[in-house]
Amino acid sequence: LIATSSQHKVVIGLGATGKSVVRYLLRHGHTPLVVDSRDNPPGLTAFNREFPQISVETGPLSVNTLLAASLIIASPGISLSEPVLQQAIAEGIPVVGDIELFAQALLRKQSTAKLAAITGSNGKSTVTTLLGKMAEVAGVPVRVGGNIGVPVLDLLDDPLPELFVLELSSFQLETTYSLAPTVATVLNMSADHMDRYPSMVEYHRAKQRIYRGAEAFVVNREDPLSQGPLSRDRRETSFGLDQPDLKQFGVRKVGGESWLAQGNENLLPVGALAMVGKHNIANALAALAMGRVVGLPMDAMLSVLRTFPGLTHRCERVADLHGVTYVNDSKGTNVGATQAALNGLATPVRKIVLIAGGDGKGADFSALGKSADTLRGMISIGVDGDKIAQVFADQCTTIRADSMADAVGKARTMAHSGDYVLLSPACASFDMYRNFEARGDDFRKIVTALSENAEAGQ
Ligand code: UMA
Ligand code: ADP
Repeated sequence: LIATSSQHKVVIGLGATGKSVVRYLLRHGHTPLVVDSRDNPPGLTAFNREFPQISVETGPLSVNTLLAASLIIASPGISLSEPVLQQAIAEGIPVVGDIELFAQALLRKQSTAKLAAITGSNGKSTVTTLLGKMAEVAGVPVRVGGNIGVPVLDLLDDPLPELFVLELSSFQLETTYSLAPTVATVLNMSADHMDRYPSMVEYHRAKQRIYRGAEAFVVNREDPLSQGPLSRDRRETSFGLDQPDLKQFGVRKVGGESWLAQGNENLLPVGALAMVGKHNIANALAALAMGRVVGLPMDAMLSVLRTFPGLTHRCERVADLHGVTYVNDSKGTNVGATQAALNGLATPVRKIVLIAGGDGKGADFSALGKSADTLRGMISIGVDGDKIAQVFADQCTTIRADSMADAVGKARTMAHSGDYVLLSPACASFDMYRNFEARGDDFRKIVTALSENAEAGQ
């Protein structure tokens, strides 16, 4: 595709993806035009400094610019349903993403590297990181990237590794055609990005694209929407929290103890997992299943599960203060993630004070009501916090806070000894913060200061 025509190639977006695409095209002798639909895109000055030879058009996308392109490379943040993009597609102009350029580069290089591709509504970054670490411990040359934050075109330096592990979002999959993963998974499906998709059907269709051209699937037995398309010669491994059949991955109960297992082979006691929460048992099993398909040795994989405590901002334990455990789950940016955090942490004797709210991305929060019995109470923040509070209003105390510090203060007052205070917003952060990391860092800073003050006062 990149070799096709002398007409200009247009890159949409000058974020992480756009910059990596520009670098890649320049390396291949093409000088693209870059457009960004925001009037003052963040990072414009830095972009101009890094790429003085590139013209940038900002503000509403120009039909003329797009219709004159030989190829449009769209960043995942821009919706293909934008009318100007629809017009370009109707005119037969190819619109692809960076993952497609990466897939075509692998084909051109006649790459023999294995490729594990991971999508799902939640757990992507955790499983991607686990698998990358498992390969490292096994001594297999590996590169990890995609939606996790390292654009894939930055992974192509020669010599290629033996294994690529890619986290892929539904947005990235929409513009991908030629990727041929050695193994692909849709970890789970719950509603997210409902501001971008007309319904779950379109969101699900985008996620399912990961299975196109895949040699083997890893599917979640307990989630029908994770299943791949039926085909006679498919190679499939499944994972789930129930007892596994034959070569599948699951949890076996032996005596009083639960084990991660493959078929009837016990692998690791659940209690030996360094990560917390039931959802992380599923993530561990998914990583084992994928690792097995790409040939990683079991010993190396299990040693990672014994030691990796999980990623920051994902059910991260911050402090224990007066018997209350403070947990930062700022990456809980949709209803499914927050449900997993609530159900994964709470026990009959440990209740949760939930801090939630932010930019809800058009979500329907009512399903959170099913986890109401895990709650001591709820503190709402951000523009859509009150919508979440309405779900719980009849079941527990809900209080409005006007900042993170206020929320932590109110949560502290509400929590009983033995409880958790959990930041798991079920929302994006953009109404209050630059990103979910900044939100989680703020929570951690406030909680850490509280616990230092408490220690100083003792
Ligand atoms: N832009 C437009 N018009 C738009 C939207 C964006 O011109 O309508 C411009 C912005 O002004 C900005 C640029 O595009 O200049 C940003 O592009 P982008 O939003 O596609 O973001 P990138 O910086 O390229 O980062 C993207 C992913 N972001 C999104 O999908 C929104 C990153 O995932 C990913 O790590 C990175 O590529 C590398 O592959 C982030 C994310 O939030 C973590 N992903 C979503 C999620 O996980 O829920 C899908
Ligand atoms: P993603 O990359 O898909 O956003 P992460 O691994 O970063 O996933 O986890 C994001 C949040 O999703 C976590 O903070 C946790 O609350 C929740 N989560 C993680 N794994 C799962 C899972 N397997 N099922 C449901 N929720 C999960």
